[in-house]
Amino acid sequence: MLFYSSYMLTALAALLVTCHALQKLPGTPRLPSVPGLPGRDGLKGQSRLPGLLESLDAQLVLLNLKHRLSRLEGVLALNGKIKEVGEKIFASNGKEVDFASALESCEEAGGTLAAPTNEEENKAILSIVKQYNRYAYLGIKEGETSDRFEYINGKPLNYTNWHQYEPNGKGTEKCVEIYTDGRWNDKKCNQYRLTICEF
Ligand code: MMA
Ligand code: CA
Repeated sequence: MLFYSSYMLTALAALLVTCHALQKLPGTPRLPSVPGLPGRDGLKGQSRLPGLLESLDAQLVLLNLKHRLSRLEGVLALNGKIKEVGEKIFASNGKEVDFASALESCEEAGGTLAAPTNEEENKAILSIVKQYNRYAYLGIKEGETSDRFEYINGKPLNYTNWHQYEPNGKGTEKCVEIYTDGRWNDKKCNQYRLTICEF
């Protein structure tokens, strides 16, 4: 999240201020119009903004969007609404529901159920579990026939954090919950557990 150097931010600010002053457009900055050339939106049947300017314009728009997104992520992280680890964002709606409903909520929101693929991700999920002091279902299930636990996309687990003597359900506990100490337990899928999604 803390991706931009102060130099980049200064350069960005200078560009934004310039564009803003030139165009008096709030929000997404635009390149000033070039005399004798159509604007970025172009005019049907006429020549378009030359490629170099067009690409600079696109880069500026992208930089501005990234900056705005990074600020929003800062706000959400500050308020404890999201945990970011690498490319993943973890978040909870605070609701306790069965496995199928939890997965459904996550997918409806454009994500999936949180499934840790390493210790760092497990810790991020654990911090949400501790925040609500509730066990949560993970995006991990025992295969229909394989009797092996796997990610819900069917891929094999590359990291586990089973509690001592778990998994012990021998096919009767097809879902996985994470305890408030971060360890995992295979568990029936019809319990009410905290929903934690990853995006
Ligand atoms: C419960 C249930 C199991 C778990 C054991 C651990 C009694 O069953 O949560 O999934 O393995 O507790 O003692
Ligand atoms: Ca168990």
